Amino acid sequence: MGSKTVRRQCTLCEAHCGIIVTVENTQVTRIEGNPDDVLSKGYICPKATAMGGLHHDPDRLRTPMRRVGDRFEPVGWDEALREIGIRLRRVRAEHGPHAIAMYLGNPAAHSTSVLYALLLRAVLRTRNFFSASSIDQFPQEFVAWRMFGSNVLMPIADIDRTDRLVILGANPAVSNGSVTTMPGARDRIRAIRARGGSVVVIDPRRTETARLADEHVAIEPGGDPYLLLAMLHVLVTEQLCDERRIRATCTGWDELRALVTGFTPEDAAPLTGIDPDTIRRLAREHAAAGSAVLYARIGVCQQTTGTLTHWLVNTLNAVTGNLDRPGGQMFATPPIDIARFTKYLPMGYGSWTDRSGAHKSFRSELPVGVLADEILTPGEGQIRAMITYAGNPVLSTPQRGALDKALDTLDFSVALDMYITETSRHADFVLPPISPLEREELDVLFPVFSVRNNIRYDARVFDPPADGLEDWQILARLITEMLPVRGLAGRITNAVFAQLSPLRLISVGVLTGPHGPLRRGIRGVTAGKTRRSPGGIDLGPLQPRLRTLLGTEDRRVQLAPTDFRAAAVALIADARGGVAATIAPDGYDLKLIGRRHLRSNNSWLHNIPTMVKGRDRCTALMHPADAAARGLIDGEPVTVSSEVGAIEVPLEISDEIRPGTISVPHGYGHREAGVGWSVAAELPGANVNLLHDNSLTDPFTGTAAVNSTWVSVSAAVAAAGAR
Ligand SMILES: Nc1nc2c(c(=O)[nH]1)N[C@H]1C(S)=C(S)[C@@H](COP(=O)(O)OP(=O)(O)OC[C@H]3O[C@@H](n4cnc5c(=O)[nH]c(N)nc54)[C@H](O)[C@@H]3O)O[C@H]1N2
Ligand SMILES: Nc1nc2c(c(=O)[nH]1)N[C@H]1C(S)=C(S)[C@@H](COP(=O)(O)OP(=O)(O)OC[C@H]3O[C@@H](n4cnc5c(=O)[nH]c(N)nc54)[C@H](O)[C@@H]3O)O[C@H]1N2
Ligand code: SF4
Ligand SMILES: [Mo]
Repeated sequence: MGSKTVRRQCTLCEAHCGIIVTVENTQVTRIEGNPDDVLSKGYICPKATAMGGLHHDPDRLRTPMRRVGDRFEPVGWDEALREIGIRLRRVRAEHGPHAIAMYLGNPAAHSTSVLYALLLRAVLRTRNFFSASSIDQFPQEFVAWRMFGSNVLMPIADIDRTDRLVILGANPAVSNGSVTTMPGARDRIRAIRARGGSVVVIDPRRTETARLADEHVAIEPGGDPYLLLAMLHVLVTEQLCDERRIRATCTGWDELRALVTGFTPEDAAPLTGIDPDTIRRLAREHAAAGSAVLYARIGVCQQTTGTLTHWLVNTLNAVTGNLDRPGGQMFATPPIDIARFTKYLPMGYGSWTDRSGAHKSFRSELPVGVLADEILTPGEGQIRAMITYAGNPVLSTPQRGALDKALDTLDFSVALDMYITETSRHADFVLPPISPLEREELDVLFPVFSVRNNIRYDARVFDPPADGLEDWQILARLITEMLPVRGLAGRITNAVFAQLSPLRLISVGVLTGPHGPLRRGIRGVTAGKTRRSPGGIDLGPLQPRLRTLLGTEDRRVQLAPTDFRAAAVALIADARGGVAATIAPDGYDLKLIGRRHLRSNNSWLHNIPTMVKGRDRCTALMHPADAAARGLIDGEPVTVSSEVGAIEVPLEISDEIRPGTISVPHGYGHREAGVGWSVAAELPGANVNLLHDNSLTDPFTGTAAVNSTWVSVSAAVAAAGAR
């Protein structure tokens, strides 16, 4: 068979690093960074080799599986899809369209198959659509929509050109950047300092990123909005704002000033754990830098103040003149200008609510925190069937473990997944797509959020098996089943879909896009040219262009939307009244936050032996003073309890975490479920989401506020011997 090398990308996270895959006799023998990749320039993280591990994993499903009792057995595609169609149509006929729910997980965004998932959702016409976005970037999308007029206009931190990078609630040295795609983040951050700039990390933990920075500010979890309000106070009262630019481009300047004049660094200090002098200095340095960007990500999304904080982040960048200019917050010119279209799409905000009435729809979906309740609560509109696509919500969403039980009560469910997971094990059918190395893609989503404009093609390393289907092909078949086309009409519909691969659709989009030949003539970029460029095509640095993209009514940046201001006023009043997210309730004295590891990716790389070797990573990280106060010993099991649940994990004592805070990573707890991935099922660790429920959310978007939960920690007495 011989050997070959194929250049493509690793599609495990947003960075989509260029890789060179060496194959010998059908075995992946090596995965290395592609130095010619226009964005990642040869960088890869340790997870890249998991692309090979995944492909060869004996536990990865190669055929559809049908549940028989509590076992699964293989079934043919046609038979599976026919039966799924019958069962789903029955649910819809008996209980209406909302009785079928759909959940989209994170890897869905890493494949252009997602286009077909959105089409399926349109065909289902269900209100019960959920995704990982509501435990992730929803606050950022919401703020983008309100400030700039499109949810896609989430600004990118132009870190390759900035003079000052301030990071709030993100750890790009591990994550490689999210909603600012920056493969090789470590080197990019080091480069800022090498060219004379400065880097500050504001995080309750001295993270891998903080170790690269000039300064680490150990904020109290949840202290961020207070910090930002106080920084804005300094900027406004010391007249450090770029007034000319603000007046030319923004609405709400007077209202913003009125909001922050009364809230001082002295007010913020006890709520943030940061002294007033540091707050003043952070504000002054942001204004003084040639260019500066405050970059915030998931650590502050997963807070009850997620939307407020991201609003204040964008506002602080805007008033210091750092919005839409090199080195500040910018917007890409991607191969398909998605933001140009999305500003015309209705966001469906509040078009409906969950049945409790507590959560509004946003982007035409409901927050995943209510999913279990919507399945379990009887009555009109109850969910009876589920389609999960590339997600593992039983582990990844906070519902007190209720979802695990709820899924068993469904009339019918189907999962598109390549593994039997904590979630898919509840399904009647599990439909596996081919392996990522068997796919061919042209990603047009992450260039919308990349630090440099680019387009890259993903080549197949292996030919897909004859009976293998891609996700989009499975989704297309499901769509046909849900359309009123049976028999010949159904076969014709399937034949039409078969010709409409996402790659074809995207190729047309690229032709007509801002870099395509229709605009750029002969030098324009096409899918074909991209395919022939094994490191992708560099489309230049980010350009100032917000003016052309704004979708707000007055075509200006909204600095101070009324409801955001009202929420800030209430937050300040609460803090003055002694009610703040940073003040512990009775019985709980530690704030729980999350953590990501370089070799782990949410819940699903734990079946690849090279990713889980070494020491136990699902630990509770605690400051030595907190451990001493509780008489706890490093490495010993501890019970972490919240108001809604308790888990047991080993203690890891380190002064890298702020006193009063503990950190436990998510995505573990496979052993509790006894699932179909044999390596993961042996892995120690617990599901941290058992400690959270849907009572703590960002009120604007319903995003799960998993970094707002208070816990207590004690030695695990009874179970200590059992481990
Ligand atoms: N406590 C806490 N919880 C969190 C977070 C946190 O920080 N703290 N982070 C949240 C975040 S940011 C996210 S994005 C979510 C992730 O939450 P989810 O998206 O629900 O879960 P994942 O763990 O990413 O699981 C992805 C599943 O998709 C399958 N899969 C992988 N690739 C493919 C593919 O190409 N096709 C198909 N059909 N299936 C595929 C995998 O086998 C796996 O079962 O977790 C969230 N949960
Ligand atoms: N290796 C690896 N890379 C990944 C992933 C992975 O699981 N593993 N997941 C991918 C996904 S789905 C996503 S969404 C991205 C996320 O990318 P990042 O946003 O970079 O994610 P985290 O590493 O979770 O960083 C969040 C940081 O917020 C801090 N934090 C927690 N609470 C607060 C707070 O109240 N205030 C402040 N200021 N900071 C706080 C935490 O200590 C943590 O350092 O990463 C992606 N990349
Ligand atoms: S950072 Fe790692 S996991 Fe993410 S795309 Fe690059 S190599 Fe893959
Ligand atoms: Mo995520």
